[in-house]
Amino acid sequence: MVKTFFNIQSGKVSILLSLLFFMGLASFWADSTFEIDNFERAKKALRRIYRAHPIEFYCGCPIQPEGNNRYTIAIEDCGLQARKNPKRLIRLEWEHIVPASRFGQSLDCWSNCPIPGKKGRACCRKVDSHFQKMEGDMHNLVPSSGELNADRGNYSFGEVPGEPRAYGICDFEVDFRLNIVEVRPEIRGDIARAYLYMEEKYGIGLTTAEKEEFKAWHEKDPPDAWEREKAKIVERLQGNKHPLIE
Ligand SMILES: [Ca+2]
Ligand SMILES: [Ca+2]
Repeated sequence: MVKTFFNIQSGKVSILLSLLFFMGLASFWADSTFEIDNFERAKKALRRIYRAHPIEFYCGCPIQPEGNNRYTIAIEDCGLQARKNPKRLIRLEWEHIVPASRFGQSLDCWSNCPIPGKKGRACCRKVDSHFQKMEGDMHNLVPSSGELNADRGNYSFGEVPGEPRAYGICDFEVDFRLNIVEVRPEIRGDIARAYLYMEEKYGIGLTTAEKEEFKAWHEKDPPDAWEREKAKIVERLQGNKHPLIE
């Protein structure tokens, strides 16, 4: 009887000790720099970060939390309309400003996958930790409407002739023949800084013309309050500073 009583008590004590241990561990993770080194972890962190600034990147539409850490884009508040995919238009996705193909296609895993049947991004994501780190780099990630993300694909940013408006009043122009996307002037600096950052950090191989154009965009559209705030949060979580954002 005494022995049983003692066992129950010691069981409780060990449960209590385990609880305290895990609580300590949880608060340690919450307080310290937790390395975010892949796209899945980055997306989780970004969903939290953007609670403080619930704005879609390309068109400036409000984004609304909807259940389980998902967001929907409030298109009626900003005059955004679908070009052809209304479902994906309102879905929030995490857009790589410098697309994965740009920093991944020179890697061995992109064209020569050790896993049969896989190639490109799907392969590199599985087998290459350097690719995972680049793909999850939050200095290069912004919240985007799914349809805009899809239409942008891996096109370069530049000037599209004329002023086509295929997405309601949003100033987002895609030339599917020349593979170019033109965006509103207010985010050109943000885009330029992501490219210049990825060049400095990972050597993605910008051309001289790209460097010149991005430096001009960087100067014309300097970091605003939110860009500075986000860079600070990312620096804390990811452990590295964005050199162009003070
Ligand atoms: Ca234009
Ligand atoms: Ca800007």
